[in-house]
Amino acid sequence: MQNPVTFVDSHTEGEPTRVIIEGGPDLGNGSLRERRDLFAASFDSFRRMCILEPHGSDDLVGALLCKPVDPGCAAGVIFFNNEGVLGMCGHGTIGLAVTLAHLGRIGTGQHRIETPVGLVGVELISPTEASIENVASYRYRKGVAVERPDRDPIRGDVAWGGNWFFLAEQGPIALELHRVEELLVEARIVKEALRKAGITGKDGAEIDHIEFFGRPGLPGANSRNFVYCPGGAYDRSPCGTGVSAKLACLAEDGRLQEGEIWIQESIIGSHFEASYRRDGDGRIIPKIKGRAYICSEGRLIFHPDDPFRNGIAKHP
Ligand code: PYC
Repeated sequence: MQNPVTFVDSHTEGEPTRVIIEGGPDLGNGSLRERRDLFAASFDSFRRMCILEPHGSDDLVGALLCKPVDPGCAAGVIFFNNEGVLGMCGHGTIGLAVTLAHLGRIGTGQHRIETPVGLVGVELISPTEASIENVASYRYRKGVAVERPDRDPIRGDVAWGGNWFFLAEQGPIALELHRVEELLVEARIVKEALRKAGITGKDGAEIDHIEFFGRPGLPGANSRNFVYCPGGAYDRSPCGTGVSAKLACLAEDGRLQEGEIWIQESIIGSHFEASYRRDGDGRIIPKIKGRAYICSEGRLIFHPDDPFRNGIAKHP
């Protein structure tokens, strides 16, 4: 790691993103997937230093800005959080677009971003609003019943939206912000039950995001969600990859047509506007629009004598 590590913090519909601009590890010039794997295998201390307390917080999502393989792309990015690396991150890509605009690196209009799970289109609509065209998303399993200890089974779909999700149409309790600690407990129980039952995404991939749905409070919204992220935090935004997975299920069920708008409200009452186009093979290309605001920028200082410079890990 070189010093200084410079960053820009933003939030997208309430969910924070820390873009690491300079000072990250040298990951070479391979594909973003190869660089993500190298980052996870060899530079985990850098992830922890940037995300965990005392320099960050468990709720932060990191975005390591990388040179793209294709010079026609605006950037490459590797997303990570308090537990490890992520495949894609929708709110983070909107935050990245607004950050790149803040730095004067992109203007309004269409751009492409390389991620470890594929190319993502971005339209910067204004300095504080962007939409993304996510990677192809699909439902993998419908109506899976999951047995939980001391509770009735919960039923949901398994879908890919750039990360793997279990989506329960009916949340186990009311989706209210003041009940977020209970929701976290319920989501953890479902995640553990999925693991114990051997219910996975395609090719045995771990389902590491749990999504509950309920009635919206926002006028005009179609639904409200609560999204549990790997590492135990919850998404303050409606979660870009989570909404993508939801759209894939709605499309399969014939409940949302191509081009039709779906307003997904988050647990804090913010929202994304979403729609999709078909991509063959039952897959869809989701489009997610949201607002992001720059919160701060600066450099992270890791003092060599600081006993907590590598972060306080709650998830070893
Ligand atoms: O917006 O896709 C998303 C996301 C994933 C984890 C946190 N946010």
